[in-house]
Amino acid sequence: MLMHQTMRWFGPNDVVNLWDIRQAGCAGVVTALHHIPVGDVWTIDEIEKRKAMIESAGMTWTVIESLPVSDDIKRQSGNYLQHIENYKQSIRNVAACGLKVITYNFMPILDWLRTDTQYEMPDKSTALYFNRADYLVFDLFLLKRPGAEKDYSADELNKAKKRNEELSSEQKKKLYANMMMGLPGSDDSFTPELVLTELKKYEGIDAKKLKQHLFYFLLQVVPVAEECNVKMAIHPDDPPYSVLGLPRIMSTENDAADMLSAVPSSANGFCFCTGSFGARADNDIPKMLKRFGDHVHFLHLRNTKRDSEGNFYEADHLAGDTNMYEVVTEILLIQKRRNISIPMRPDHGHQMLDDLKKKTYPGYSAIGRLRGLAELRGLEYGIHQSMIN
Ligand code: DNO
Repeated sequence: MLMHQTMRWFGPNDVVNLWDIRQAGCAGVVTALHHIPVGDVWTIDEIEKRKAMIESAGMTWTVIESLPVSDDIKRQSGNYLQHIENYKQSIRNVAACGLKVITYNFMPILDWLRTDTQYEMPDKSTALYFNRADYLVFDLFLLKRPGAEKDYSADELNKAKKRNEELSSEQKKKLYANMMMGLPGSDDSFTPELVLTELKKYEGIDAKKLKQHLFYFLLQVVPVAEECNVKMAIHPDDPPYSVLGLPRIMSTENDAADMLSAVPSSANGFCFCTGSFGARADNDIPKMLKRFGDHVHFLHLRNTKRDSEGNFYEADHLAGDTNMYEVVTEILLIQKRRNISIPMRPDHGHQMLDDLKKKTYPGYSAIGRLRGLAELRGLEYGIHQSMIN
C-alpha cells in the first residue's frame, strides 16, 4: 500500500491551480474554506461547492487543512463555548460530505514563523529560513516586546545587538514583513502595537494552561469525530518551541504523548509534520513515527537543516537532518500494519525555475513541491518494492 499523494491548494485564488496539482501526480487535494471566518460553522453547501470544484479536476478533497481553532478557544475567553459548538457542527457537516480528516493547530496567534522567505540556496533557488539572531532582532528591537530580554541568554542578546546594528532599515522592513506572514490574513498592516495587543491577551496563559485548554477542546470534539468517523489531526508547532513569549505545546515527543494520554482515541491524532518536529535536534522523527503510528492521520513530509546557532532552513526533501529513507520505511510499515493508505503531501518546496518569477504562497510554489513529491514518490516506490520482494 502506497501513501495517498496530495498537494495543498489555497482555493480558487491560488496561482497553482487544480490541474497543476493533478499533473504533479496527485490523487487528492488538501484545502480549506479560507473565506469562512474562524469560529463560524462550515455549512454543507459551502463544503459541497468546494468539493465539486476539486472533483471536476479528477481528484478528491482528501484532507481539510485547516479547520482553524479560534484564539478564544485557545485562551478560553469570549465566545469559546459557542465556538466549540460550532466546531462540532462543522465536523458533522464535513462528515456528511464524506470528508474524513481534519487538520488544525493549537499555536497561539501565530502559525508558522520564518525570518526569511527567500533565502538563497547554492543553486539559486530560494527556501524558507529561520535565523535566530534575526528573530531576536524582531522581538527586541522591532516589536520591542516588554520583558523580551528575560527570555534569552546574555550571549544571544549580544549577538542580537550586533545583528541589529548590521541590518539596514530596508532589511529590517523585510524582516518585519516576513515575521508577520504566519499571522492569519496577515499583511504589513499589523503594526507592532497591534501585535503587542494580541500578545497581551495571552498574559497568564502558560504552557500548562494552554495544554489544559487543548485537552478540554479535544474532550468536547473528539467524541463527535468518533461518532462521525472523522480523524482529528493536530499540526505541530512551527518552529517547535516558545516564540515571542507565547507558550507552544505540540513541540516534542512528550507533548504528543501527553495529548494521547489525556484523550485516548483513535480519532485523536496527528498531522505528522516531519519538518516542524524535525527543527528540534531532540526529536527523533523515525522513533516518534514508530511510537505514534496508530495516530498518524496525515503526513507533511519536509526536511530542515539546522545549525548550532538555532538557525534552520528548509532543505531539499531528501536532504537535511531527517533521514527520509528511515521515515518512509517507517510509514510503509505503519500502513501495512493498519492496512491503510495515509494521505501525504510534500510540505513546501524551494522557489525554483519559472516559479522564481511568480508570487506564490511562501513555500507553496508548484515546481519546488513537484520536485519534492517526485523524489518522495520514487523513494517510497523503491522501498515498497524491496519490501514485497
Ligand atoms: C504551513 C502549514 C501550516 C499548517 C497549519 C495547520 O505551511 O504547515 O500553516 O497548515 O498549522 O493548522
